[in-house]
Amino acid sequence: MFCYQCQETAKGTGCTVSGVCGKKPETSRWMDLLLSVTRGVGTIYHALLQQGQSDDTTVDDFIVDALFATITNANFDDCALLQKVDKGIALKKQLLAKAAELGVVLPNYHEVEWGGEKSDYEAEGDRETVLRTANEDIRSLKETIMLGLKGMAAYYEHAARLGQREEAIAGFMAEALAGITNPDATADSLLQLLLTTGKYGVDVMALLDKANTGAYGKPEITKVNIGVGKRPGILISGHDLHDIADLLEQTEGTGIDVYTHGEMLPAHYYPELKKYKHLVGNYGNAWWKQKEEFAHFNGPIVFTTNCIVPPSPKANYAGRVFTANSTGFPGWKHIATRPDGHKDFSEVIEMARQCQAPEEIEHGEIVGGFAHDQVFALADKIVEAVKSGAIRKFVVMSGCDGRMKSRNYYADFAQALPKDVVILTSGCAKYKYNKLNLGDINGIPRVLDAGQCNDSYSWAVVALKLKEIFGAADVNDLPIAFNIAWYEQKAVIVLLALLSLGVKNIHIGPTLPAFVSPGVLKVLQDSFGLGTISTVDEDIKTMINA
Ligand code: FSO
Ligand code: SF4
Repeated sequence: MFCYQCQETAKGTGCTVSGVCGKKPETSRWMDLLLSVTRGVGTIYHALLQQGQSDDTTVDDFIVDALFATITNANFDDCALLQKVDKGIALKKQLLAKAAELGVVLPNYHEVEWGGEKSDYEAEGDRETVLRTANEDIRSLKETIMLGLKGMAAYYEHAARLGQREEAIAGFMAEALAGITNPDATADSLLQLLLTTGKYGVDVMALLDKANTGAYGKPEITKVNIGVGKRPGILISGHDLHDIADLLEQTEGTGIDVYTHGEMLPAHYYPELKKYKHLVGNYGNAWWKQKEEFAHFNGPIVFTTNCIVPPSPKANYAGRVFTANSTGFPGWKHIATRPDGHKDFSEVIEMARQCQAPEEIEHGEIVGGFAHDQVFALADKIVEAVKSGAIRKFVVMSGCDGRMKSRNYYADFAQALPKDVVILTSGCAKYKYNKLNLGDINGIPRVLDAGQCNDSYSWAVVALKLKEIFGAADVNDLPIAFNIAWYEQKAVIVLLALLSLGVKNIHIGPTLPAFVSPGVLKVLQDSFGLGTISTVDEDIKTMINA
């Protein structure tokens, strides 16, 4: 196996024996096979779209699901992955037949021509690793685009489930897959494609924002309980608001409470979700703490998206976990999506009835819900605080949390910030500092949480609004620094989106991605001033006090 897609990759270069995340070589092979089939499907589909064929949501959904399932910590279930491969091959055959019927000439790439014989699955998976591209810079560009597409697919899937689709985004995913399948693609063309991926990254986050706010209202400032109640509970994790909405509706009046975990915390900020009294609170912290936290929850746990940590063999919660959508884990029950787009959580609810109430692991409240509209509602106050000098700077610390000790840097950085600096956050990175009681500036909390990782979009919208208010010529002239923590591939699309909006001098950490080659890094440094972190003191000097 060879996988270097996340920040925790072995030795900072690549997992070759087994994944640090728990991914086994066999699973990695089936993911490589699935991605190869997806590149083939994407290439043929793109050729058909170019010839004027209309968008086909079955193909879009396959591409999106396949890409999402290969995101770090999303799916560890080989059977589920192989079923997706079978589905992709059947779809590819249909698309090939259509192309032949219409006389569409297809490129002679390996992924287009491979026959899809089951007896060749193993060999094809082994051939189609990341290392199939010999040139390091070309490989780096292709993989960075691929990882950005995975993040884009995840956000697209949530939006589509809420009825928001955009042909241009789905079409771009096919175009980009065709671009990275081309064995003769040049560095220049791939660099261009990389930047375009960022542009569609902005679009997909805007689409998801529209979908989430359209369905559940605009996020509001909300205090979220981090303690527990006395009734049995269901813990729901991941990013899919449509799923938590289904769960809340189906648990209403049953005597069972619902708690969020990790990236589901922002569900509490939406009026149409927070209206449910039995949405009791947020239990625990970011994804990587789940093993110890789930052990105390007592009730069933539902994963709606990535961020599964394989449980220890003796985990007391192993029989109580359910997966949904693109996620999977061997032995855990998968909840299917019904044809009407909803899920039936009755089995989960039945299990919860037999369980004890959760054990309290924390007590108190945290505050969030500062997405763009809520920030605009406070605009006068914020602008006044900036003009008076009460707020000297903002630092966007959106992104991910993770297991590495080096990530304590982010808690230390937050704590060491001068008191006139406000943190703008989103994603699970916030768990490093959202319980530190960093205080407020004239009533404006010093940690403003916009929501999930995709809500990083909010900070781009806010930056553009501040640019307008302050009459700045460039977004980079604003008193905003970017110190982003990354872990998996949704953070890649967020980063590409920020670059496409012209944001410069972004610091990413705790380490630079292994998939960015020295050659590509140089281009990103020269064009965008992209850099990483050093020590807290040094970074406060350069990012805040400079
Ligand atoms: Fe992932 Fe990062 Fe959104 Fe976290 S991008 S790791 S669970 O911030 O949240 O999906
Ligand atoms: Fe390694 Fe990360 Fe890939 Fe898992 S996702 S195999 S930890 S690089």
